[in-house]
Amino acid sequence: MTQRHFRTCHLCETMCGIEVEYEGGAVVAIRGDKDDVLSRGNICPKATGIQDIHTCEDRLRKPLKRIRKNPAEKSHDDEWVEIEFNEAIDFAAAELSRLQSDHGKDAIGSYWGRSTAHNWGCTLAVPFVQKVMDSRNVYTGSTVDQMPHNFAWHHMLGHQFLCTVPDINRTQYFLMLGTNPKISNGAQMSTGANAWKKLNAIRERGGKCVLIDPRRTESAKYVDEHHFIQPHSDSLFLMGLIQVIFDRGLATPGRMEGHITGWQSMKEIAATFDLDAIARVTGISSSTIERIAEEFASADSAICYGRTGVSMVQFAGLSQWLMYVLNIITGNMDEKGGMMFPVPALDSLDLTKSSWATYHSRVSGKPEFSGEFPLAILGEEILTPGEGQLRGLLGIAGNMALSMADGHNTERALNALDFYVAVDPYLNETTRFADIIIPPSGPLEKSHYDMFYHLYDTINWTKYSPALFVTEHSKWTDFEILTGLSARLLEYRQNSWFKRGIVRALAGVLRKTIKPELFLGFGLRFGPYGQGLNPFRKSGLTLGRLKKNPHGMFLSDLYYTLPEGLRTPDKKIQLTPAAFVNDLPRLRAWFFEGQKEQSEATSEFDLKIISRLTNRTLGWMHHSRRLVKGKNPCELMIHPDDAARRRIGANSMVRVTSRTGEITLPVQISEDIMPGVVCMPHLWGHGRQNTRQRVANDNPGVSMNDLTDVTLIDGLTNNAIVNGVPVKVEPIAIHSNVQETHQDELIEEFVS
Ligand SMILES: Nc1nc2c(c(=O)[nH]1)N[C@H]1C(S)=C(S)[C@@H](COP(=O)(O)OP(=O)(O)OC[C@H]3O[C@@H](n4cnc5c(=O)[nH]c(N)nc54)[C@H](O)[C@@H]3O)O[C@H]1N2
Ligand SMILES: Nc1nc2c(c(=O)[nH]1)N[C@H]1C(S)=C(S)[C@@H](COP(=O)(O)OP(=O)(O)OC[C@H]3O[C@@H](n4cnc5c(=O)[nH]c(N)nc54)[C@H](O)[C@@H]3O)O[C@H]1N2
Ligand code: SF4
Ligand SMILES: [Mo]
Repeated sequence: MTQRHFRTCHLCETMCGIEVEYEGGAVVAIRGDKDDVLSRGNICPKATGIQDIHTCEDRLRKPLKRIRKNPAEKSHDDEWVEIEFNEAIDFAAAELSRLQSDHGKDAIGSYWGRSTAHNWGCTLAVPFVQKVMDSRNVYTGSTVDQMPHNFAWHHMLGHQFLCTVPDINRTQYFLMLGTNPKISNGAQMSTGANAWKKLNAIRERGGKCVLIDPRRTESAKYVDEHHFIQPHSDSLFLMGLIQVIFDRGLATPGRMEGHITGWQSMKEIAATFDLDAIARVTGISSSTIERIAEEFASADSAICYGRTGVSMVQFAGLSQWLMYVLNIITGNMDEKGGMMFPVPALDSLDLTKSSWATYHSRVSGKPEFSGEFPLAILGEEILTPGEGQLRGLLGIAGNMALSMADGHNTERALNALDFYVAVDPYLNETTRFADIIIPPSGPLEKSHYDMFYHLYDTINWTKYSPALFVTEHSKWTDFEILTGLSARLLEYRQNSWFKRGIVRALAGVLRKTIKPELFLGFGLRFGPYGQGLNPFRKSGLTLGRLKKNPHGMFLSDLYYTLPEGLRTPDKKIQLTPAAFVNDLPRLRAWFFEGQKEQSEATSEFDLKIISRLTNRTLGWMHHSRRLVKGKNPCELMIHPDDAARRRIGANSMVRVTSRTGEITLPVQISEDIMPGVVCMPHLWGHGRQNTRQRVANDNPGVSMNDLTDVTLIDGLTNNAIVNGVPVKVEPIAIHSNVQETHQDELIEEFVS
C-alpha cells in the first residue's frame, strides 16, 4: 500500500511543498502538495528528480579514499577505495591538523558551495567548523552569486542579512533587472514556484511589470514591457531613473522620513550624470527612462528588484546600491507593495557576522567580507608559494570546477593542494581532485528545515520536514560529518594524550545530545513567534506544534520592521555610503572616459557571453535521468545579425574562445538575444576522466566557466563576473542542408 509524506523541496530557495508517494523504501511519485501554506501545489519539474537522486547508484554511500599510483602527485589513474566513516573523518582531521601545525593556521581553509544553504545540517555546522579551523581562508559560492546584495545591505542597512524581499503579493509596479523568475522561480523572493502567476496577478489588479535583460527571456511573456540593456550598464540606467525622480520633484521618503541620511548628496550625485549619455551606453532611450521613472514614482506601490544579472557583472555593487536607493527615495522601502523584510520564526541575525575590510588577503590584498574572501582568489592563495600559502582544503557542497569562473584555473589549484577533503555525495568534476570524499546521507534520508531561505520569505511562514527513510546512511548527515570532523580536529590540536582524551570524551557526549532539532526547538520557542517559557501561551510556536503541521504554518503577512530593525550605528538608512560613492569614478572612467572603448578596440573578443538557466536543470541535478533526458540545452544563442556576420548558419557548430579557454557547441539563432551578446547554460561540462556519474556523463554539455575569467571581478564587491564576459565566436562547420533562407540571405549580405 502506498503512503504519503509531505516535505519541502530543498533544491532551491523557492521552498515548494512536495508530496512524496512511497511504498516501503521506494518512491512511487513526487507531486506538489496542494495544502502547502506557501506553494499551494505548485512545483517545477526539478522536484521530481529527487527520486532519481534517492536511487542513484553513483551517489556515494561510503567514503572514498584516493590511492595514489605515484605518492608524489595525484593523477586521474589513481584508484578509489571505500572506507568507513569514522576512519575517513579521523584521516581528514589528522591530515588537516598536520598541515596546520607544520605551516600555520591559514595553511588550511574551507569552501562552501550552494548546497550548504539548502541543507540545514551544513548551515548549522558552519560556525563550529570555522571556529575550530580558525583560518582566514574561508570561501563560499556567495561571491559567484549574491554577495553584492549582502554588501549593499551591510553598508546601507547595517547588516549583510537584513535582506530586502519584494512584497510581490501587494505591489502595483514591478521593475525587474537581470532575473528570470519564470525559470528561476524567484531568487531572494521565495514564492513557491508560482512567481509567474504572481506577475500575472499584478497586471490583473491594474499594476505593471517591466523587465530589463539583454535576453528576451521566458519571463518576458509575463510582463508589460521588456527592454534590452547592454550588459554591465544597469547602474547607469538606475542612476538615470533616480535623476529624473529627483529632478521632477517626485522623490519622497514616505514612512522612512527622518530615518535616512544622505538625501541631498544622493540628489547631487544623480544630477552629475547626463541622461543622453546614459541612454547611449545602456541602449534604453532617455524618453523610456523618463517614463519608467515617472511611472515608478507615481505608482501606489513599486519595487525595483534584480538578481544574478545585476550581481555577477561589472559594477554589481553600484547596481545593488542604486536599486535600493530607487526604492528608498520613492517611499517603497519597508512599505506594503515595496521592498519588505521577512521576520523568520528562527531569527539568526545576531548569530551571523557582518563586516568589511577588517583584514586583507595574502596575495592580492582583497578585503574580507563578513569573514570570507572572494572565491576568485582561492586559486592564487593555493598556487602562490610563501608563508600562509593555502595547502589543505575542506570543500563542501559545491562543484567549483564547473561553477567558479575559469574552470581550468580552479582545476590547477585543486590539483596542487597537499590535502583536500570533500564532503559531497558524488565523485564529480571537483571532488575528483580530493584525497578523500565523505558522502552525507541522501535528501530523503534526513530531516529538513530551511535555516537560511526563510530570509527571503514573501509571507512569514515556517515548516519542518522529518526524514522519510531512515537508513544506515541516515546517521551520517552533513551535520554529523562536519561536527565529527570539528571535534576530531580539536582533539588533534591538544598537545597531550590526557587532553585529547578529555576532548574526545566530551565531544562524544555532546555529539550524542546536540542535534539540529535541538537548536531548532530552542530557536522557535524563543524566536519572534515562540511560546517562550510561558506554558499558558498556547498560541506560541514550538517545534512540537510545528511538527503537527506537515504542510507548514502561516505566521503573518510581511509587516513593518523599520526603523527599529536597522543595524547601522546611527539607526538610519545610509543613502550614500562612502564605499559606493568612491566607486563612481571607476564607472565614469569605463563608460564615459574611453576606458571601455580602449579595451574593446584592442580586443579580438567582440561579443559578450551571458548565462541562462533552464527549467529542468540545476547544476548537480544533472544526475537525474528524468531531468536530463532529451536534447542537451547547451546551445549558444546568437542574434541573426551576429550569426550572419560570422557566416554562421542554423545547425552550425561554433567555437567560442575567450582569454582563458575555448569550447565548441551548436548554435541557436534567435532574435531573443540582443545583438553583440551571446548566451548559454552554465554548470554543464561533464564526462571528465575519473568521475563517477554516469547519467551526467552520458549527457555532458560543455562548461561555460571554461570561458570565464578569474581576473574579472567587480572592483567594489569582488564578486565574480560571469555575465558579459568578452568572447569570439567562429563557425566550425555549416551543416550542408541549411534550409533557413533568411540566414543565407543575411550571410550573403554581410559577405558581399
Ligand atoms: N531552474 C533553475 N532554477 C534555479 C536555479 C537553477 O540552477 N535552475 N538556481 C537557483 C539559484 S542558485 C539562483 S542564484 C537563482 C538565480 O535566479 P535569477 O537571477 O532569477 O535567474 P538567472 O537565469 O540567473 O537570471 C539572470 C538574468 O540576468 C540576465 N543578465 C545577464 N547579464 C545582465 C546584465 O548585465 N544586466 C541585466 N539587466 N541582466 C543581465 C540574464 O539574461 C538572465 O536572464 O535561480 C535559482 N533557481
Ligand atoms: N557562468 C556562470 N557560473 C555560475 C552562475 C552563472 O549564472 N553563470 N551561477 C552561479 C550561482 S548563482 C551558483 S548558486 C553557483 C552554483 O554552483 P555550485 O555551488 O557549485 O552548485 P552545484 O553545481 O549545484 O553543485 C552542488 C554540489 O553540492 C553537492 N551536494 C548536493 N547535495 C548535497 C548535500 O546535501 N550535502 C553536500 N555536502 N553536498 C551536496 C553536489 O554533489 C555538488 O557537488 O554557480 C555559480 N556559477
Ligand atoms: S522551484 Fe522547483 S526546485 Fe525550487 S523548491 Fe520549487 S519544486 Fe523545488
Ligand atoms: Mo545561486
